[in-house]
Amino acid sequence: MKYEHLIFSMEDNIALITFNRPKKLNALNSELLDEFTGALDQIKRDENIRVLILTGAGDKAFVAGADIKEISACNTLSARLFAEKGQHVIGKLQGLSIPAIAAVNGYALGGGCEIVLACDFAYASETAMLGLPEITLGIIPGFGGTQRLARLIGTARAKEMIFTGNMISAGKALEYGIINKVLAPELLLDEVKKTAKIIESMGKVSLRAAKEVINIGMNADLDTGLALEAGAFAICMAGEDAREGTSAFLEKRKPVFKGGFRG
Ligand code: DAK
Repeated sequence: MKYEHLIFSMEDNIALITFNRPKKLNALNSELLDEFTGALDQIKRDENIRVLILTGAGDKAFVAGADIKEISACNTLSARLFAEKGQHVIGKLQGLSIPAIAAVNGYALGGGCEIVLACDFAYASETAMLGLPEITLGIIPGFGGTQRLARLIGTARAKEMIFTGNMISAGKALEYGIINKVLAPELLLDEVKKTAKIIESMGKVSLRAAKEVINIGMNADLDTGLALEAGAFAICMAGEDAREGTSAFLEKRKPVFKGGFRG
């Protein structure tokens, strides 16, 4: 697939998607959402890709939200199509079996903030501002923001952000637990890549198992989550990576994970 509104690149087994409409602060229009869907499908099909990083082009924005010009021109039908497209792509992002990390290099607003929330975790630059300003446009977050933000930071903080539409700084987002680290802008992507490289070196089976168990378990009761964990642990033990990891420890060497199953 050819991409116009995003840049898709690969480094080792790490995929990097850069939202690329810097003049519009990388706002999400329909074409960009289509391309994002295509890129996520491409990632899903490629077993060699171990980690996904998302970032924005330019130095001002990660993604400043859905394209307000496009939203304002929507009739009932096109609004529905736009909403379906957005929900579909966010569902695909959240459903990826590999880890997805957001490198939040500036404004992450509305749909942009919701992309961050659908990633597994995020680092941000000191200049980043995050928020769900939809209320100021007479709408509400529609890509899962009301649900994911409230689950992540608690209802009172989420309601304050969503009811006022106010943006918060990277420092505040760190305090709230929306992002894991704040970095100088020039260090952000390298630091995310460093973390991605560590993750990339881990066992494919155990990584997928850990992500799946955490994601499903967070929407289930503790007993169900623990049962899932036990089952996934057993599946990991049936894989070659478990033998390699434990042997490497005992032999005092670095493990080399290949991700196969024992015959
Ligand atoms: N859409 C379209 N264009 C945008 C944009 C956006 N979200 N954000 C910025 N731009 C454009 C500006 O119009 C401007 O274009 P030109 O005038 O140069 O042609 C250019 O990017 C540079 O922006 P500014 O000149 O405004 O730059 P400043 O530094 O002065 O301000 C800002 C930066 C981020 C504070 C400001 O641009 C801003 O407030 N932007 C809008 C942020 C926002 O409200 N975002 C939320 C969008 S609503 C749904 C699902 C999801 C959604 C809705 C429904 N369903 C499932 C139903 C999602 C909704 C949203 O995300």
